[in-house]
Amino acid sequence: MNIQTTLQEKLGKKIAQASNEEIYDALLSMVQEMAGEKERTDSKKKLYYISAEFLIGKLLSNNMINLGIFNEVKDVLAQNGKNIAEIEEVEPEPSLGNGGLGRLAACFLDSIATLGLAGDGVGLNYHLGLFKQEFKNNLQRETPNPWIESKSWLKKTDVIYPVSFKGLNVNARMYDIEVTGYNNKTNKLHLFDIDSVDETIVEDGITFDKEDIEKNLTLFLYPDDSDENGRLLRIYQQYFMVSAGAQLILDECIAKGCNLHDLADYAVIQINDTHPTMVIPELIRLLVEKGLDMDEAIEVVSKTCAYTNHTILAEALEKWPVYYLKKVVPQLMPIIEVLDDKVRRKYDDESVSIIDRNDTVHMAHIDIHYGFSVNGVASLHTDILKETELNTFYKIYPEKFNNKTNGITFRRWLLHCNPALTALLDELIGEGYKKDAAELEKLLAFKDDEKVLNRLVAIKHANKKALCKYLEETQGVKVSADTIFDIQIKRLHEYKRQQLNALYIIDKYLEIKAGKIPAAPVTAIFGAKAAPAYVIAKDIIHLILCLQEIINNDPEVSPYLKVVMVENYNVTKAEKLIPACDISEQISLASKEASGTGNMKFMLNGAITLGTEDGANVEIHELVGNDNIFVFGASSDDVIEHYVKADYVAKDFYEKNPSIKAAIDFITSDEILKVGQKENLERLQHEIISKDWFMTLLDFDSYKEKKEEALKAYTDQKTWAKKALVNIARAGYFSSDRTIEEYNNDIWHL
Ligand code: DL6
Repeated sequence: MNIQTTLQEKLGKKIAQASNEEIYDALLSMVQEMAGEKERTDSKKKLYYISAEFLIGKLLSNNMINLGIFNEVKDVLAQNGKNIAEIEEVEPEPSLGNGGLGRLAACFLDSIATLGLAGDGVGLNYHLGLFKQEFKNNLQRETPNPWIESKSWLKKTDVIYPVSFKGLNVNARMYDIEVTGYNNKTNKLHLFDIDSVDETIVEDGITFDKEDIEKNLTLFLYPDDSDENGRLLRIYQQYFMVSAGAQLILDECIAKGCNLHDLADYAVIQINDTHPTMVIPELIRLLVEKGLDMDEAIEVVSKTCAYTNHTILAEALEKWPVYYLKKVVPQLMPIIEVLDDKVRRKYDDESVSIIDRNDTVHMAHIDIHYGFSVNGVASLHTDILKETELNTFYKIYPEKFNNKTNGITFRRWLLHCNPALTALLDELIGEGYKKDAAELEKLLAFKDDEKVLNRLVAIKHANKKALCKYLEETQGVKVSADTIFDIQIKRLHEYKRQQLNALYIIDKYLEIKAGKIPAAPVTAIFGAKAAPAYVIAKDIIHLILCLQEIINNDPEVSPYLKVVMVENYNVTKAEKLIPACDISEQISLASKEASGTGNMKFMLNGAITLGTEDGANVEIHELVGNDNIFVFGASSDDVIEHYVKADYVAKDFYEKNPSIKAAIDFITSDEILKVGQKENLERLQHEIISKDWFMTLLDFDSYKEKKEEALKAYTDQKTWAKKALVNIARAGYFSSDRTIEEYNNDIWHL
């Protein structure tokens, strides 16, 4: 196919005379056609990856890379005076996810297709996404994040399934997004939607009538669940997704010759966290409706479903009151009662029951009892599940538990986001690493090659300059590429401890004010959305924004320290931030971060991790060795012991450590109150002193010490570049192609 001719035909004019918007539309249509013509994966058994989130990011360039036409399109555009980067800007980012779990699902779809495995995603088509984050008066404000345009990657299908709630029957319509594998076949992401959804019911930020299900069902991902109607809406959404998904799965399997007794030979369902758990009772219900007896239906479904756990935070393991389920999906309750009864008859242990004494249904317990596999997402996380959090279940079903350390797709997180580094790798080690990521190790041969190290430094510097330009253009913030870029980008949560980083910044600010000038200037960059109802998380954002205003405008301090909070952090922004990072902040309280995947993206792009021994940081540490990572903080064993003994008292640290006291006192100082809200800052300060559930103060000293060590190490650019090289070379293990191969070998058997 001649790209130039095809594009011109679609445009009806010369490329040079077309607008970026017209070119984007033409490329979208061309790529969609090409993807549609590609061979579909095909095998008797198919994977269905069901997930409330698919944080897929923009698709144009990624699809062009996977179809092998990116460079050609880029060249054709350049020959006509057009810049591919400007055309990428036209594409809206689909707002279908929140954080790690959703981005992981997107990386997995890419790798499943790349490996030529038959596996489709099943989710929901949220019209207004999670929310768009805006900053006003140093506070987060939420507004809708619409992303569906008249021309988009979504293909409306005629596939419609009825879904029944108590007193309400609706139809689920399927929309498809083509998932292109890298130089391979294609799969699909199926997103269900309701035709009657009405975006106009949203007013004043993201407020809407939570009871008008026909109009609100697919408006937002994770609607505010701080009241009962919000929680009920989440159940409506979850059931809508799994009921339509289950009907699709059965239809496809029957079409391939499945007699339902042998469903597990045709389908495997990966349940991504507990949001899709109701697929288990729903499938059982449908199979019974189709003639299987209950016991057999339960057995068939148990052989078909596998569960991935993404968190040990108790509050994130969903539990629904029986009364809620009866209000929304009463048809599932008799089945859930049977499932609970079977468990109770077998195990004399209340803690593993499905319906507890308070009439609450534990969704994860359904997954564990009635799925054939339970996996954690990093080695430490799986160990903690086995030994602590899910220990009683592990004792019952040791054979079900397995680890699948997360991974990331290198197509997006290297080839697309860091073309200069990709070109250098191609030149030095050939292109084999693009299909077999383990080949990145070949780079180690250049560890002492000064020219290569200099080129790495130059690439990083150019990426930093590009980020500076972007930040100035989009947020009006001026920062210098000649400072250390220290970056923490992830959901805002107390366990991830953005507040620890903020306290360090205050400490540094006070030191500079007192005349202690740092060895190298630092730019501390954050990006994070806080859940709309998570008050303390929003207070932490407020603190960071206040620090940004005070520090960046202080002529005494700003030459040495600057703070940037990137607004509306999303995949597109991550693609610009990650290649520009020097220090990757992975500072969660040990034992709390299941894995992290940002840590892997940074490593692949040559940033050095400053982190606790948590999640996949532990595996990064093992891969790069002590010299190429900065590790600090209490170990997960220590932390777990503190929780067991309940002996951590934040106030003691506040009272006994003058640096900690000064930093915390600063949160409500006159200086900060000039730009901040007293109520928010006092609440945050009180929370840290009196509670600090995630032990920020416990790790403050060791964090400060390690960070200083890292900043000092940066000043020796050659040694630093060597560290970066080792990180890149050892990152191959974190390719999601490796992760998916393991899922397939151990769980799916496609
Ligand atoms: O497994 C993907 C990702 C992990 O890397 C993160 O460590 C983990 O926090 C995240 N979990 C979630 C959902 N739950 N919570 N909280 O996004 O999953």
